[in-house]
Amino acid sequence: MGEAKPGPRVAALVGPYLSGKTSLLEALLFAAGALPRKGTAKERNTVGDASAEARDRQMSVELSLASCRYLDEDRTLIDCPGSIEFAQEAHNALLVADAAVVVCEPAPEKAQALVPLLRFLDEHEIPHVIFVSKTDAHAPDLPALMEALQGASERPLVVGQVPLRDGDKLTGFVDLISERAYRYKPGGPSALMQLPDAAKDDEKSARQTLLEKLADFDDALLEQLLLDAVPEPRAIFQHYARELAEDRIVPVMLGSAEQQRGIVRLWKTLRHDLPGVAHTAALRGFADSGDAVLQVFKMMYIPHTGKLSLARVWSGEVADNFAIDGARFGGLMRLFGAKHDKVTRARRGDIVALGRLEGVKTGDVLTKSGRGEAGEPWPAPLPPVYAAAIQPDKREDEVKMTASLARLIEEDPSYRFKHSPDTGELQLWGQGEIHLMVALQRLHSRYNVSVKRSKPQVAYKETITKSVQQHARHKKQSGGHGQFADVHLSIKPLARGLGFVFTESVVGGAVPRNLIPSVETGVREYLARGPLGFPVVDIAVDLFDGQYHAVDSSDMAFRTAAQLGMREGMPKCAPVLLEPVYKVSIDTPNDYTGKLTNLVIGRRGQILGFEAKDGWRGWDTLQAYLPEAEMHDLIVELRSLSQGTASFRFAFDHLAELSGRIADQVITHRAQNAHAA
Ligand SMILES: Nc1nc2c(ncn2[C@@H]2O[C@H](COP(=O)(O)OP(=O)(O)O)[C@@H](O)[C@H]2O)c(=O)[nH]1
Ligand SMILES: [Mg+2]
Repeated sequence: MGEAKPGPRVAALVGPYLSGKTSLLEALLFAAGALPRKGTAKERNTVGDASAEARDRQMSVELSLASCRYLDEDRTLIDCPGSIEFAQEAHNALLVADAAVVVCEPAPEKAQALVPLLRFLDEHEIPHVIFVSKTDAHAPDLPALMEALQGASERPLVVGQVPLRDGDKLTGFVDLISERAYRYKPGGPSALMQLPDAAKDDEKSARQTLLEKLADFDDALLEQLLLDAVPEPRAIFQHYARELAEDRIVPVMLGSAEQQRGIVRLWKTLRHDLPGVAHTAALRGFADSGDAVLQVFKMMYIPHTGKLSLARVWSGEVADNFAIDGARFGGLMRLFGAKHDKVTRARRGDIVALGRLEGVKTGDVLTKSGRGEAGEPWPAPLPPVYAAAIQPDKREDEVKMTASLARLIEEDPSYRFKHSPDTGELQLWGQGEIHLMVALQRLHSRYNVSVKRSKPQVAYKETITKSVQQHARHKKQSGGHGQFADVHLSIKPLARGLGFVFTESVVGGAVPRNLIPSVETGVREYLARGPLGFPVVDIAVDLFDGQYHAVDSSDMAFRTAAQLGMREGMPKCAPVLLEPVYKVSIDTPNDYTGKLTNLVIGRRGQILGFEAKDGWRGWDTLQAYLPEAEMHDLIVELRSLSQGTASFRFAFDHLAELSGRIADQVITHRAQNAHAA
């Protein structure tokens, strides 16, 4: 942008799993001279997939940074995992990036999967280009691909290059702004060539389309086009860069990481057409005050090195003796895959790792006077959608497990660790099966904590459907002091959601005032486990009569009598099982709405309706009630029926009576477990 030096810049490589991001990072680094030779996914030696977890799965599971120089500019490229289960990593990286390169494959049917990512980019106004990789293996059908991609993008797409072909192979491309033609050369930069006559017509019409799209945003350009004047390439470049920086257009580029095609062109776009830190800092709400302002976007715990906080410098300069509110940290580092090199300072625009900085979380803004929040609010982490109940193999490891999980959550805030008060379980929540597996694997490999996992229990409750009056007496004569208490309880069902109500209507001091609270305590204690084995809700208990003994009655005796009354009375009240029902909203490309509706119905769901998802072209939101018992692996099924695209949100809605065979199974299972325990 402009003539002034833009300073260090950051680009994030994002896109679906296996689209070729990690390979593209290798290609870009190789072209920049930052790597002597390229690694490959197969050989497990890429810069991007340096972690053990990534190499094991041949899949990126966390973001990975490579700081380098391209020509005379400092750059940090961030390779983001593509799996939807690790989307938090991509989001964090994107929020500090100047631009994103959305990597996708040439097959048009894969375009729908880009929608959530493209919506995120637009929502945060992040300038981006789409890089269609692997064109060495599959020459794209450009019109079909563009139509599919445009279907996924709210912003108008523009093609900046037309491909040159020989039969069904791509041999090069024509750059539409400069009108220069290039021939691909195996494994290296493309060579300038004469524009072939056969390609001239295509080139003319594609160029006109590009100019018309740019003219949508600029009246002067529109006027020129109407007068058939030919704009200067320099002027076109300026329009192009401006619309791109404002996230008003999205260029689509073709290439191949493996064959090094389109890589120099992509570097040029990153260099000339995409904005730098001044633009991005202003967009994120940070003025250039001259004082150091950094924003933390990722935490890492690295063996032997300890905690690193990755931050972008939005303003000023940071030296390694920088102190935050008087507290020094453990040095500055620059990352390149698994390598980290000490540096003495970082400039505005740089990404640096700060050593051993306690008490910071993702999104925090650091200045010399302290840490806190500034700029645009950092979005809340992705809500988790999948859980496992976990328990350390060794009981004494529970504290260690909790502390280690806290670190994993610092690194990836889309995990959640919860204690379920209803079932007493410890639950680890995350974004899917692989996400949880990676956490458990790290617990083991880094912190030496092994855990058993199981399917989380459903928080069933029970209530009653009939009223009863119950008399109970607790009497014991053992040596000196005896125990005596006598209560008459009226037990009644309440409407759903009213919980528990205790009243007393004792007349004539049949039970002394000061002992009545013990009756309530006894009843409440009983409610923890009703006749079916579950916590009891939605009932009213009234103490309406009783007897006491001046010497032998006590709090303890009345508590016991109340429990006895409940234990004897409740089974006569026709108890029923209650199951938690959630309201779920499922977002899906509308191709799958029918299939997912059937899935929900098959899971005892009640469809409330569906509508077009606001601002998401071609997507629906399906609303339904779904029992908790059917939700455990809902996300797994949703993704498998929708090519990984659908997702859901949920909130507890109500408890519903459950009867019949399913209820019988739940009750039997509960009774068996109670015996085993
Ligand atoms: N033919 C071809 N294969 C590629 C290209 N880029 C990546 N691949 C292959 O696609 C697979 C996924 O690549 P990777 O870079 O790990 O994808 P990521 O999940 O997006 O990081 C690997 O098997 C790569 O070898 C390319 O430009 N051409
Ligand atoms: Mg990858």
